[in-house]
Amino acid sequence: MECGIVGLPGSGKTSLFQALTAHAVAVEIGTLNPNIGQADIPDPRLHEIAEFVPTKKIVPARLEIVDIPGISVGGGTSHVAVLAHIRTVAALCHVINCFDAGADPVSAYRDLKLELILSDMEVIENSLERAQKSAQSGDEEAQRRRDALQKALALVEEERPVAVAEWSAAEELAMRGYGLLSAKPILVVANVAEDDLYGASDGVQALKAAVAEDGGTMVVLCASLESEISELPEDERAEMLGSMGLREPAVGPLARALNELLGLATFYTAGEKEVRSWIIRQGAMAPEAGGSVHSDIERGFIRAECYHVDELRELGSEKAVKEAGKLRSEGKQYVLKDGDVVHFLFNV
Ligand SMILES: Nc1nc2c(ncn2[C@@H]2O[C@H](COP(=O)(O)OP(=O)(O)OP(=O)(O)O)[C@@H](O)[C@H]2O)c(=O)[nH]1
Ligand SMILES: [Mg+2]
Repeated sequence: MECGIVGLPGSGKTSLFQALTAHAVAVEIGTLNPNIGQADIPDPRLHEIAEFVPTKKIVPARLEIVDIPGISVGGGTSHVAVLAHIRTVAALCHVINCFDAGADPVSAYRDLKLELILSDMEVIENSLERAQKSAQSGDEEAQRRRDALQKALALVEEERPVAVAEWSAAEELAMRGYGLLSAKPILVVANVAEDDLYGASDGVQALKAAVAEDGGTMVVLCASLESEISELPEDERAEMLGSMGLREPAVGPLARALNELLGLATFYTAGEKEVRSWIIRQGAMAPEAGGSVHSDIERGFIRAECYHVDELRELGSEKAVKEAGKLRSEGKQYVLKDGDVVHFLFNV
């Protein structure tokens, strides 16, 4: 899963990036290059499974993160190159400065939202002409593109995000190549001050209301604090979090909010070698899920032996799960459930 970080200049994007990637990447500051890194997605169930299935290592699923330079208001074409770095990501995190006393989070939220819409307008206008020309010569695919672009143009001209309309699968396919930013799911990140960790201030509350009005989702975190915590040795992190009154690093709630926003689910593979989590789309069937582990599994899929992590917790071992008749043998049509532990049987 890939996520792009956007926000006005100085809103804390790079701080969040460093927190999420635990400073594993040397960031570039003051260039137009994106910072690209990966964050382990923390998952308490992963550790639970490892308690019952002895293993050499625990491997969490990862979130790919792209941090781009700030987008200033009214930047016009200079934005296009910067934003191009995130046209292919699945979702956006919109970071908003709520830590400065003088900041106006609601305006910042609306201003950047509008910048994304305007940048889409430019892409749409540039592409529409070409699609119209090809459509006239009878190219059906181009006709679909033209119709979808016209529908999107009508929205952005009213300063509404592309995502607010209903889009059929065919329309989505026709639009995919354009990577329109306002069509992507957006998670709003209220970047709060260290003395407002729960976002009780008026500014954050007003932002929360504005986001809710749009039907959006918001998480509250302090990027600079999270960044400091992520630099600590692992055994000191919990203590630091506890002393701040935090239960877990912000990457947990952030990743869960993204999963929900994107309609994703988690399944697990568990064995001597490793216990590992995998992210798939909700509704994915067993072969597709297997394909995320290895393409051979999808190609040569035979069966998936599954049980649920809740059953493992209840019964205490894979052997007990089996003896209780809870080990299911599922075929190609099986839709994986969030929390399934799966052994794939395949033959290529
Ligand atoms: N007090 C406080 N300062 C923060 C917080 N997050 C970021 N900052 C400060 O804000 C400044 C900008 O942070 P960055 O993370 O570089 O912001 P950015 O959005 O990446 O900035 P650009 O890439 O230049 O647009 C730095 O001096 C940070 O220390 C925060 O949560 N609290
Ligand atoms: Mg930055």
